[in-house]
Amino acid sequence: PPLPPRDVAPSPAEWLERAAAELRSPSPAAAEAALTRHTPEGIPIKALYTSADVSAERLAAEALPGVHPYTRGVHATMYTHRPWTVRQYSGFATAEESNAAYKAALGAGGKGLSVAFDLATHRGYDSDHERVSGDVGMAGVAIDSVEDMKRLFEGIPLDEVSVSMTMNGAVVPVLAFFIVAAEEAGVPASALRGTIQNDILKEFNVRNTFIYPPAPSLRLISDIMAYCSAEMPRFNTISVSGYHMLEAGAGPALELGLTLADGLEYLRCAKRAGLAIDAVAPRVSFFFGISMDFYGEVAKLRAARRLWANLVLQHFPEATDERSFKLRTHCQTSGYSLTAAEPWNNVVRTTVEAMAAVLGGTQSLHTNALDEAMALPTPFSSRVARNTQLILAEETGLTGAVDPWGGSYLMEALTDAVADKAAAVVEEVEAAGGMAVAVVDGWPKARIEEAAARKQARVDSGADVVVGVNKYVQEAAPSAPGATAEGGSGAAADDAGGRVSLLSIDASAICAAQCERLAAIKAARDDAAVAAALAAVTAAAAATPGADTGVATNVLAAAVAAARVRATLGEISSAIEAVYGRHQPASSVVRGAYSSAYDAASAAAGGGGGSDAHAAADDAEAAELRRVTTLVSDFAADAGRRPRLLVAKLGQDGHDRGAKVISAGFGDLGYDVDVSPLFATPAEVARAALEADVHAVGVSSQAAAHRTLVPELVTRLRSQPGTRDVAVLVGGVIPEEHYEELRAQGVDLVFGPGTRIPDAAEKVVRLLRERGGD
Ligand code: 2CP
Repeated sequence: PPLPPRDVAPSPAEWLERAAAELRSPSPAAAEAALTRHTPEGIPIKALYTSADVSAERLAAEALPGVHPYTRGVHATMYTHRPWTVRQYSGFATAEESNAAYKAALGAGGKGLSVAFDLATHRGYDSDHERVSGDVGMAGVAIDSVEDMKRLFEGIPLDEVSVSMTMNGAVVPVLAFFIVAAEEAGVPASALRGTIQNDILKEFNVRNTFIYPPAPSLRLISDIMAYCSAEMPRFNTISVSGYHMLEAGAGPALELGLTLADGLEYLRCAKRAGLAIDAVAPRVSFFFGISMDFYGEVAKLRAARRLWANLVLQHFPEATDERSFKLRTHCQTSGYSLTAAEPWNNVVRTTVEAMAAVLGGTQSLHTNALDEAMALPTPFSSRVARNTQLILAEETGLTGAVDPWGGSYLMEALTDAVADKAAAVVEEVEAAGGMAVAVVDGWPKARIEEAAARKQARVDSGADVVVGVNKYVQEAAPSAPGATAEGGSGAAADDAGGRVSLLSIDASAICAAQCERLAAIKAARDDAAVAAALAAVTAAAAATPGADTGVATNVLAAAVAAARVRATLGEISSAIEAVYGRHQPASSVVRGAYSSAYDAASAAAGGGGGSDAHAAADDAEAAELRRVTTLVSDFAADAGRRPRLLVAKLGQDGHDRGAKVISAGFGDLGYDVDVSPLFATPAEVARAALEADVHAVGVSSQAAAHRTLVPELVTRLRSQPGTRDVAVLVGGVIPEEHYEELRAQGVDLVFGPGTRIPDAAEKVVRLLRERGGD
């Protein structure tokens, strides 16, 4: 039928009038306000976008993929020619186990490898070092020497399969071992394909697996860029990573802005060392996290490409190679968005996030496993995660068109909004002297921590919904779908409890085996050759850096020579540390962000014309907060001082979002909070508890070392006069099946993932009152 005749095209104002009528709003303006939500970063998301929201000029200028500024994709054909790389990050305890898992993954649809190292390796310690007893083989594979690296890739063609290695602190020995392992398998460095993360700047803002201070760490990066651009032209020398910032609490625009600012700093660092931008920039790659903010994440990847192309153009006018301007990226779905409650729901969350990454045009993708909020993935959960990508790539038709969101009014407007916000962050960092200066000042870190505290408050207050955690909470566990294990230690669904079986790792057995190997390597090598090679590493670290790739001045070249004679990871790291020292960060606590965000979230929910049920829930939350603060102040009145809590991280686990959020939240609820330095041993934490005269020690554990290090801490506290009665609390990534074991070992309270801060704060103060704290 013909369209009804109209004299003029409908206008957005007309729509708003209709919307106001549908909402029974007093005015179009009121309807517009009610229909516009704001992301936590303040980006407005309207209910309707039209052509009035987009710039026709920009749309025309950026109409094509494969053309500067690559907003619509770095290749003209994108996935229609070649889908993204299915690249699952994994590493299991020993090199042999990891090797078997890699081969299985490649046989089951994986297209590239991505190695997870254990924390001892990250921090430059051999497995027999006294500080790493709880960390060896726990969060990834333990690599002490080139022999371990050879076992890791045994039978895998390194000239065909691209290998990504997440390594930042001990980047020099790990890359040296990789080069020598390939060389001894007959693959020259020039044929190696892959990526090394090598992004040290973000380690100072989040994640914390640095070894040396910022300035010498950057020098190592320029040495790696010099070596790789000369010897390994197919290898990506850096993966500038926003992922960890998103995971630590940053919103997408802050993540993007800080990451691009890191990228600029690396290019400047290469230029200072005398390298040509076109020799380096084509092998700079990126890595972003993908959260549940679906539209925002697609927009972020589009904005990332536009911004990077234009930033390179602006800051490095000498660049002429097209590849220097292309932002190629890996993406990983968000671990933070996963819940321990009803883990099946995580498959859905991961699928939605993976779709955002794909629709945003990622080059490579990791999809998280459903059990990752509780433990490392099992063969079963890894298979589900990998299949999620394969289904998207091969069953859905998603790969059939380039940038399908291009031209959408919403997506184009949002791309502009995210780009503007992120560009403002880049400008702020640049105005402050660049990221090398900003990390020393510490303001990016503080901003991320504040965002994390605010996010926690929004979840605790119910303003941000997490199904199964703060809404639609399961009363009793339903029966689980019948899942079967793929391997011996695979996850099987427990039909009765609706739980998944988790991977269990025997830390002491792995550590003992790894130490035995290390001793055998040391016994068989030429000690004089090792000593000379290590002295050369130290000399190179002390030499003036430059574009030269000789062993006298290039630390990586010297480390390759040391790896050949079987110097270990710990030895090479120490040889560099002899010149640069080891970096120990200051600890700090954010004040006020949690309580103000909690109040704001409650007020917004209560004042937004919500239902009676909403208002009642809101009152209950406000009452709960009052109850906790009253309990805390009553305790203070009785004891003569506020309840004092030492928040501690043990071992080499630097993931401190949980510790920071707990510190901020408990502090805002009236506790007196101390934070122990990162990377502490149980003995050091026990000493700090004594010195600070605390009522409780709260250990935040994210990297699976709680079963080794927490019992040791309890023993030390109980045997030390002055700390015998100190309450011990443990929180973080703790599987429920470990709770009883921890309690039996003397832990007073265990808080799993999804714990609300007011709940935890109330339980702790009640426990301290029962104990009659003084
Ligand atoms: C691809 N190619 C194409 C097309 N698509 N050529 C023509 N037309 C197309 N449509 C070509 C590319 O140019 C490239 O060629 C080759 O195919 C491979 O594609 P790619 O896009 O380069 O894919 P890739 O080899 O998988 O590399 C992707 C990245 C790389 C992003 C550039 O840096 C990477 O794989 N990063 C992964 C990082 C990672 O795994 N991180 C793990 C973080 P050439 O080879 O000739 O160039 S673990 C996280 C944890 C949480 C942690 O950090 O703690």
